[in-house]
Amino acid sequence: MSVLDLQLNESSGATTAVDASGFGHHGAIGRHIRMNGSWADWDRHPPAEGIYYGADHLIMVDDAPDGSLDPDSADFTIEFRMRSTDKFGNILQKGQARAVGGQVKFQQPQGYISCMFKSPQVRAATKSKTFTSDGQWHVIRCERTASQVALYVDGVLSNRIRKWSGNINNKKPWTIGGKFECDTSLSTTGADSCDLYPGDIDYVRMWKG
Ligand SMILES: [Ca+2]
Ligand SMILES: [Ca+2]
Repeated sequence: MSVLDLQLNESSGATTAVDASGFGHHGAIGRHIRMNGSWADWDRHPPAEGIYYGADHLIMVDDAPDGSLDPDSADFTIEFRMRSTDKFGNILQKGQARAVGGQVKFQQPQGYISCMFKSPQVRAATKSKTFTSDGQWHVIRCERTASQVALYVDGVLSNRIRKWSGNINNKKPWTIGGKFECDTSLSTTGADSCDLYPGDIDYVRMWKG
C-alpha cells in the first residue's frame, strides 16, 4: 500500500509538499528549497560550514500516529528520483543514530548511495555499486523484507544485504535533505554535522506491506 507519494511538483514559493497517497502525509518545505513545478532543488552547504539551519534546508513529514510511515516489522519500500554532483549529504531519513525505535537512512558517502534500516536490535545497510553523484537523474529504490535489504539503481539491483532488519518504529519525522536534530552548539544532539543534501529530488514514494 502506498503510504507516501510526494511528487514535488509544487510551484515556486510553495510551503507544502502534497502527499498523493491519500493518507494526508503532507510535507513542510523549508526556505532553502526551490520548487519549480517539476522537482525540488536543495542548495549547497558542505558539512564543514557548520551552520545550523533547523528546518530551512528540509522537507519534513511528521511521524504518523498510526505507524503508517514506520516500517514496523513489515515489508517497506522507498523510492525516489535524485540528481546530485556532490559526494556528501543525507538524502532522506527517519530518525538519527540515537532515535528510540531505530531509524531509516539514505546517504551518499563518496558519491555512492546507501540504504540503511536499523532497529533497536539489528542494523542492515547496503551501498550502491554504481556511482550516483554523477549529475544524472537516478531512480533509487530500497526494498526491506523479512530476508534482506535490496538496493536498486535505475531499475537494476545494485547491492543487497541478506539480513532481517527488525522492528522499526520511532516518533521522528521523515526529513528530506538532511538532519533536523544537529545543532552542534548543543552537546545533546549527538550529531557532528547536519549532512545537508545538495541536489535535486523529483519525487519520494513509500509503500508498506
Ligand atoms: Ca512512529
Ligand atoms: Ca516531480
